[in-house]
Amino acid sequence: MRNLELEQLETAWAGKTCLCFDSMESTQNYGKELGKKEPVHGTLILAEEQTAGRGRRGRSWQSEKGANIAMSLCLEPKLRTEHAAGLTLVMALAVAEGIKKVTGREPQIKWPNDIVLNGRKICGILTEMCFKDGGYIVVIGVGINVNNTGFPEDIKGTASSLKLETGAEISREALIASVMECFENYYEIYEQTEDLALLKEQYESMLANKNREVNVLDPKEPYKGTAKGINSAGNLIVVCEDGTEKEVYSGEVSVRGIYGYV
Ligand code: BTX
Repeated sequence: MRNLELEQLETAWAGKTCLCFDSMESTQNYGKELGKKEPVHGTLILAEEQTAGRGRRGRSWQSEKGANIAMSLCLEPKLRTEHAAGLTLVMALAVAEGIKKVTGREPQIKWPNDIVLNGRKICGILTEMCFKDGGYIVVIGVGINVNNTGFPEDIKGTASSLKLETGAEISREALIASVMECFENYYEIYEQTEDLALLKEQYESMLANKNREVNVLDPKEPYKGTAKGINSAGNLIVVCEDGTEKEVYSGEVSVRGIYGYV
């Protein structure tokens, strides 16, 4: 393990402590274990390779060694615990904005936690929480496909990388620094209201699903509708085919476009 000082990082706390590993199971596991033992607010864990990278609901996250970003940001929020889930959307906004600053391209957010460029998934975000003495920690995992040019068969239809989409090799350090700066700024805005009230407009301006038909894969009963935007809690507002409006909670369901991944 080495301490990495991100030269271009201009934050007060986010990513100021940055621990970089050659190979580990998952930066999420490491972040959670570390957070139980010591103060970790703002600590960033990076790995060149993960042997058991995780997505949501037991899915796996695949990433080529040395080409991409696999990182977990540890937080000790002062927020009420029920408001911590919204941090996934805060990170999505930070990643999208960070990518925009570094590449000049306009990525979009596929609600709640995917970043897409030209309709292809270039980033996934996983937020996990655990309790420690007197409080709790949140670990936000971010996987960004940066400079890889190939994907395994099962995801090559939906996934892409920044290099494939822009034609240019992207500095991972510059991108990490940019995402950390955006996150710190948005996090402090989120803390003011403990919801997305002040960030909703910006999030919706990058929302790939907005005004699009979506399939809501509700395990009880899937349904179709048109995504209108988010509310301040970060839930997706969907107008169903019969005109009724539903709030979709991110923890429970997935949303797919009618004609493709988005
Ligand atoms: P997710 O459940 O939304 O996405 C996982 C799904 O995405 C997989 O089932 C697969 O279909 C597809 N997939 C897997 N790898 C890739 C990839 N590289 N690019 C595009 N699509 C892919 C998203 O979960 C949350 C991912 C978080 C990953 C970070 S990496 C650092 C941290 N450590 C860790 O173990 N997880 C997080």
